[in-house]
Amino acid sequence: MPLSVQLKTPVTGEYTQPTGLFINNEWVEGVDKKTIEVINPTTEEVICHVAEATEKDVDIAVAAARKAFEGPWRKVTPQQRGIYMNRLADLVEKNLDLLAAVESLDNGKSITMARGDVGAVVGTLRYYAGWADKIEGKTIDIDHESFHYTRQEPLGVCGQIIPWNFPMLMLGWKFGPAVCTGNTVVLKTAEQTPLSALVFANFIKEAGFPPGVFNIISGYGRVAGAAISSHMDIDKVAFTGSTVVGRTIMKAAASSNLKKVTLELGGKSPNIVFNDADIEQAISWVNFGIYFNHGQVCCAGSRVYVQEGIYDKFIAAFKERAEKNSVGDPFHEGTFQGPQISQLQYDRVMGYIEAGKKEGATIELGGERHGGKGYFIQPTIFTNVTPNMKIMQEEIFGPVVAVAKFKTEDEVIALGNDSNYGLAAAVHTQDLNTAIRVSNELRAGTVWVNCYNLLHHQLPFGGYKESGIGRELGEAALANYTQNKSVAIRLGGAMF
Ligand code: TXE
Repeated sequence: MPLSVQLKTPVTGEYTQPTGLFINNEWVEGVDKKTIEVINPTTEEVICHVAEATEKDVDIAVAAARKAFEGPWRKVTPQQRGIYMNRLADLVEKNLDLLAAVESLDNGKSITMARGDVGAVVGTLRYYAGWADKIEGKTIDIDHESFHYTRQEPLGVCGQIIPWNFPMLMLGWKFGPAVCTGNTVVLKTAEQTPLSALVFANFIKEAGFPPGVFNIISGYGRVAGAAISSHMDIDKVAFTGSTVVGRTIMKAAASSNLKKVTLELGGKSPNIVFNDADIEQAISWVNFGIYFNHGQVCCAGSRVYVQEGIYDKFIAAFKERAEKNSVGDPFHEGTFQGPQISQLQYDRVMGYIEAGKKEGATIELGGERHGGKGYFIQPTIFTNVTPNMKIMQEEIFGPVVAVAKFKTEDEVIALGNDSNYGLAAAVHTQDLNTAIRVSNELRAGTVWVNCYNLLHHQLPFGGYKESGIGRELGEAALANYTQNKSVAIRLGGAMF
């Protein structure tokens, strides 16, 4: 198979799309010469084929990462690691339009949002570049006959498995903390969206990283993903994806070499609007909370609770607002909502809409396919929902929101926490006391007040309950990629 193809996007014109596996800073075919068909979700047409990694390729990539970890990468100073990462950030920034266009082509997200994602990758890389020479241990004073200190050392070879909803952003979130702390990596992209990461791979080499430090492979979850999570020579696996696969990964880690595991999984996040909220603002944030990225967001505000005093007014205005969301071609600058990622996800989301109707909820808006081509779904609002309905309990991962009425603060805290998930939540109110009280009671890793979906690389992100283990971003993520070593030195003299 060719290791690159010429593709076109409306933004960049023709560009060279790498299609091989990026191992040891080189482009290679898969050992079994298998390929993955990459589909454009906007047109349902084939974009190209990329090499598929199987277990044998994972072995080769892990061997490369191990060699780099024990060889050249170990000798690189922390400051130099930061220099490489800053150079990479510069290259990503310089090529922001290209990377964003490839993302829109492959994932279907609007070009404006894709630019935002790539910009956030630049910020994340720079932030963690700054951490590279600030990973410090302690001296611990115990007695006069000894000297003790700790070191924060890298874990070794890390496996990283990312999803298709934010291909570039997830790559950035995973790259930053792993590499600045001195680890080496084998990262598998989602089979639906391999393209932007392969363009990014060229910049890793150009930034000067030694071969084997960061390897990127395309592959299926059950093949390459399973090979990573059960590999005997991978020290840690970091995963973002569904809760069901998260469990499989933990089991594989436990029954192989007990590699460390961090998981960022699903959500069913409550978005709570009190009577005293600024209603116009709250509607904008509720709309953004659920329809951003076509609802394919782990922290999407998919359960909306509105206090009874403003409920009717809220529903009428929210419908009006959501109806205006522009759904269509991701390459049109004004588009807000593109297609779902695949036929499978389209079917899953439509299945939830059917389930909602069957269980007796009312469709206030949408509920149908948008257009005739591409995996588009209309922005959909359900009301008359009860807590035990499927659409109130399960992650839909599409542009579908369920809105319920509540009376009191205690009631809405209980409703908000009535989920196995605990990734995010939001509170809209003008009363600071309500905001803080409710935020403290909600069992979620992030709580937004009078806003939604605001993420920043300086702020830790991750889940309570079945939404995950560990934190990404911020200083907190460094702990997932380092281990503590205690060194005890006896200062001479007789034993005891
Ligand atoms: O996810 P998978 P899917 C949720 C969302 C969505 C549902 C299904 O609710 O509707 O998951 O999506 C790899 N061993 N989220 O099926 O399968 C896979 O190749 C190792 C939430 O696409 O979890 C891909 O790289 N890896 C989420 C990654 O896991 C395996 C984002 C995610 O795919 C594997 C995506 C296996 N056995 C979906 N099976 C979020 N938290 O943001 C699959 N993979």
